[in-house]
Amino acid sequence: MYWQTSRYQIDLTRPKVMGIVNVTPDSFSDGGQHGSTLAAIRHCEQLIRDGADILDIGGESTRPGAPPVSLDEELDRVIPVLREAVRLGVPVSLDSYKPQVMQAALDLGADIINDIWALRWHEGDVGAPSLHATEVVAAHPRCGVCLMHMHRDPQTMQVAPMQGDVLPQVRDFLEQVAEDLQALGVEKSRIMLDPGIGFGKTVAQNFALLARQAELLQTGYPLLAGWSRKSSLAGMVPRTAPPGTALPASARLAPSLAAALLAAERGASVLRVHDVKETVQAMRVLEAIR
Ligand code: 7PJ
Repeated sequence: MYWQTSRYQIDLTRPKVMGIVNVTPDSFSDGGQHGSTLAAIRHCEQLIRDGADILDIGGESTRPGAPPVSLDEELDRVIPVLREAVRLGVPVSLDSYKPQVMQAALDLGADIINDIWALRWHEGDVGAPSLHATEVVAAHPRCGVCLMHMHRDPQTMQVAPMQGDVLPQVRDFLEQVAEDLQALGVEKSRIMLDPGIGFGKTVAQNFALLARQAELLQTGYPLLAGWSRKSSLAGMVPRTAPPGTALPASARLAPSLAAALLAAERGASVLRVHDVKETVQAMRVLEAIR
């Protein structure tokens, strides 16, 4: 199986490592956007040296409760980085839900649209309908797209998590959005699905999505797994630790690697991670037994 993207047909025989690049304001310099652009490009180059197969570039934090970023601010953050990243020789993904940012990214040659909203986000209902994300993707001849399941929205998803058995709900949702996109002319080979670990699910529900990942693979689409540093891994501490002990995000490497390896062993095709070097090493263990 391969993933069709703008410039690359990504071979999914072996799991691919997608390195996360967050373009966020540079707190160390007041020189405006320039400092964070350069830092992000340096980070892209480092991730490629570390063995990243794909770069995923985003300008807005979608952590639970994070404040939204304006369209202009997001464009200022990601476009200069994407322009350089597409010259680095690996497929480049944009992590955004805004159609205008997607269009700008595809115009400068980005390979993949990775959308936590699965192309369903739209600004209010006031005024003329704006650009729709599905149309942006469908109008492109072959960009890749990753459709993620999210319950509610980033501001409210943890207030009222999902109810009942999440597996059929997540699977049916993803199957439906994938079918709707194909009805607009998007080839199946362009589509990747993602259960959206942490997006409006409880810890137990997130682990059910890993334990029963096979049920998601029954859809016939490849899967992306995003476990890196997610809060569901915060409780992976010694049994002797005081109750309530939680690992901060920076201390979640070991459980992130374990989750990535389990996801890959259970059939995930792409692993979206912060720690590329270590994840690549962990994947070598999987290769060694295949
Ligand atoms: C995900 C994502 C994920 C996909 C983020 C974080 C929050 N895109 N973007 N899947 N998470 N496809 O990295 O902790 O799980 S932002």
